[in-house]
Amino acid sequence: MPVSFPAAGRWIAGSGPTLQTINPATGALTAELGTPTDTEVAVTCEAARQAAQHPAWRRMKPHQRAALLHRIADELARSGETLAQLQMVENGKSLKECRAQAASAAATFRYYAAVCETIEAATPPSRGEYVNFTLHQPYGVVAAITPWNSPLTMEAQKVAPALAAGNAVILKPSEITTLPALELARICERAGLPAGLLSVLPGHGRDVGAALINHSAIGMISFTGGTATGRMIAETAARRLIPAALELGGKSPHIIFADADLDAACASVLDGIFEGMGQSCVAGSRLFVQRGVHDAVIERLRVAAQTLRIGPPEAAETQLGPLASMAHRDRVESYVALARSEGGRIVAGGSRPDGLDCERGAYYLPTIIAGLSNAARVCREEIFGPVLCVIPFDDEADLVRQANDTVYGLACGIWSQDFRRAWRMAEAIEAGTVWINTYKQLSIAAPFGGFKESGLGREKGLTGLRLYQQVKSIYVATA
Ligand code: TXE
Repeated sequence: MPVSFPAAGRWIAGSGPTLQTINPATGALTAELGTPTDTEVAVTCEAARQAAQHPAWRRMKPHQRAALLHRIADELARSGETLAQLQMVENGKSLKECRAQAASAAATFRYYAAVCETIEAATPPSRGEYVNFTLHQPYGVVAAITPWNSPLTMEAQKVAPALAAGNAVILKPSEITTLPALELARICERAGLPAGLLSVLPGHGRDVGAALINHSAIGMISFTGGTATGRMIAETAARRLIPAALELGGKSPHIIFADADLDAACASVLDGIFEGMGQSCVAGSRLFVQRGVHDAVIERLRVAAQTLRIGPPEAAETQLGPLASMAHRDRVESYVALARSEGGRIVAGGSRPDGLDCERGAYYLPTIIAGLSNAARVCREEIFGPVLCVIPFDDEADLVRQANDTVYGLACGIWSQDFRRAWRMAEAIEAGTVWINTYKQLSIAAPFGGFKESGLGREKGLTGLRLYQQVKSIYVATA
């Protein structure tokens, strides 16, 4: 029997084709999952529309909604180990990282519980004989579509604020990682979320995802994934005239000026690209190093990269597990071959590791490439793997020109002891998040999203709640 999923308030096996998920560390089958047909997708959307309109949900007081979100957070915290294991056996991230992500999912629900209870609306100054109020109301049903690299955190980042904002949610997880979403739904059920407010529809994007976002009940789409898919989703949203929040890819510059603390900078560069095997939208994949320290930085990185421990994700000493799938490793390998053909010099990695079963496990060595310009394809396209390209720069003007010469604009890291310079660069570089003398520091309280082709809209923070609401102005006559 394939694993069932919650649709329209009950768990069903689905009449669509069965979906398999694979453990990328071993090649073994992880789960066989039922998927919905188009009709079952439609039934789920209609049920979500009704659940969203139910007076008990629409009129629920903010402090009651907050209490519910706190109960979900409590259940998430209790189930942290289960959630971590479920993500690990589907995307191969180290158990340590999966545990941290499960903890962060619980914290996200707590944050939105607090936001829900404390956020206020405006009463704009009156320009006549009336009082003006601003109401923020839910869209109704939100379609949340998530990728495979960090389902635990991303699904919480969409579901928690969308529920806090008063919507029903239909979550379409990646076909590579479905189990964490199903567990989240079980947790929400145990915590007392009324039936039909969170459905999870497993399956491929091209069929289940497309049927979902084309249904008339969907009032808003929240998507995280690749830029090409994001563009297609934006086209559907434009045709339907509904809003779409898009968190897309990146090719983020990590920058080292000659005056930087090189020990700290190099450690941060390695974490910034290799943590999670580079399968992170904010991975610092282009390293710009000021010419005076370029060769010294490369030598430090070469030595340090060789000490990274790659191995089975469940092992306590493992820092880097496999890539999320064999197909993705093929893609990463083809990019490294391309870098070689473009004249790149492989400083570290560039192959599969010895001593691990690479026939069954999607392992790949952390790879550093030098000798290419920012114009090379591997410096322009998102590889989404453990591949760092090192590029020299001369001065601030040269740096800003090169760093901004990309279609992406998600994140950026700047290392310099000169704070004024770091600030100038932070203002000049086109990115939704900039880190100064740190990298990948993320807070649920700070808005997150991309400039340019890295996305539209901002998740997290107070903005992340407003993303799931529409504004209504009410005028009350006083004369
Ligand atoms: O992502 P997709 P893929 C980048 C990264 C990666 C590339 C492709 O470069 O190598 O994208 O990854 C659903 N209608 N990122 O193919 O296609 C799909 O089922 C509705 C960056 O895995 O974007 C899944 O649930 N839904 C990134 C989700 O979209 C559709 C994270 C993401 O899949 C659909 C992941 C459709 N027509 C990949 N087609 C980041 N920003 O963190 C697909 N989907």
